[in-house]
Amino acid sequence: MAVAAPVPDLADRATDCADRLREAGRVLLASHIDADGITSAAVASTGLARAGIDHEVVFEKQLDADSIAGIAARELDVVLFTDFGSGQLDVIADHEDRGDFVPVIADHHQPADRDTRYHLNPLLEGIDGASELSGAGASYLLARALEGPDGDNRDLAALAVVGAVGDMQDSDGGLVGANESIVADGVDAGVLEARTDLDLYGRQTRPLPKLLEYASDVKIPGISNDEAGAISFLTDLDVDVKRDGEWRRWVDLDGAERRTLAPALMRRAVASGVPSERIEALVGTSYTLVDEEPGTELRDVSEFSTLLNATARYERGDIGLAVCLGDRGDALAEARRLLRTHRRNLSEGLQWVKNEGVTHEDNLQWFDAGSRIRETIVGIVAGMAVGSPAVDRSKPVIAFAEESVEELKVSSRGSHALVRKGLDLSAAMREASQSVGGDGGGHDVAAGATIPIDERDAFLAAADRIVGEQLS
Ligand SMILES: [Mn+2]
Repeated sequence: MAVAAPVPDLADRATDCADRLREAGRVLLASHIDADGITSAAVASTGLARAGIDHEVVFEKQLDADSIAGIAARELDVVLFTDFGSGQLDVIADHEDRGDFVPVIADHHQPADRDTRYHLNPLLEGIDGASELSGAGASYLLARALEGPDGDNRDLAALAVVGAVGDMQDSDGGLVGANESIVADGVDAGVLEARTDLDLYGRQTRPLPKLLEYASDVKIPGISNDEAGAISFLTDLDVDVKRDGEWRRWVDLDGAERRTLAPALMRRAVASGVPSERIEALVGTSYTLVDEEPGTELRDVSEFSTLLNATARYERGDIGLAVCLGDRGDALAEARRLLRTHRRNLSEGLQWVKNEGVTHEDNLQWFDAGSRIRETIVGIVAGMAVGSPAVDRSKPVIAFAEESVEELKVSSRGSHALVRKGLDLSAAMREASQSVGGDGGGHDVAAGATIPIDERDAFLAAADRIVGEQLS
């Protein structure tokens, strides 16, 4: 594997941050609540603990003026922000100027138009924060700078890779750039294995038919979303796909069996007319945490990050953190329960949309789930609806859910085919929400907004007009 060059300037920033943290009496570590933020907190907290630095950890869904004021009210002299903080530097620097706390930031998001002394962010050194280094990666560099004479922190590379994959930085088939140096550290430290493999979600835990049926990145007609088709494909292969009457998992197959199944799947995809660039996406780099039990979601980096995201969506970052820090008892059991609940909520949410149907406007379709679907998952449900027969594929879907008594959460999802025709949901969500006193943004194919609860219909009229202009 080619190892990316180390990044000396970023290492200097990490050293400055580490030196300031060592001088602190007690540190408040504030982190974003998602897979990258939770692994950021775990990596930074372990680095601090090993350096003997007293600290406590809090999670925030979003860092805004209110949550930063709450952090300042804790009256700790140093606040370490991980996986957020750069984008909120305007507010944070005001607190710093007033002497509320000294900020230390390890982040990878676009900085606001202010700076601060202890600021570790790849974007400040010309490194892409979207694809080359995550919040957990920045926290890893900080943990390396916190190393003492008694041992190194390279073992934390495993969690840094979980964070990067949680932020989908491996979406082109593997990690690149600064992330690749972290992978190399993890391999050297004996905690991580990187190898080219079939790139389907669930290699550790899903029975083979489910692995193929649920694969959503590459759709293979007659196998994807087709249980009977997936089973008949598997049983036609010269591989023992069952053992003692139970379906085996990808992780249960030996090398020769994998080398039979993977090419057969690709031949089938070719024969079904799947475009060649999609077929290439069936193979990618898999990252395995070698100290974790085989056949568990913790063994596979992408399954681990999904488990952490499930804890985050139900505001249990503390549970995800405990799992990252090694709890394989109660915290792991609770994380698994949250993941099962999450999957059930998604399928019930999708079923609700199918039963209730959507309302059509000229250029979009929408549903308002009220409080029946949590605002933290309504966007995923909208995305699942786009791929289901419940909706019209020629228009984007807009979903509403109650965020609070005053605010409505808006999530929108389109398709790549619509984006090619001019759809830009990021612009549509931003303009339509701002026209009714809210705000929003995101990506062309998936975006969101928050609007005042009484402005739904005015928002819809504006969004319908904007999407109509984009698609005309
Ligand atoms: Mn992140």
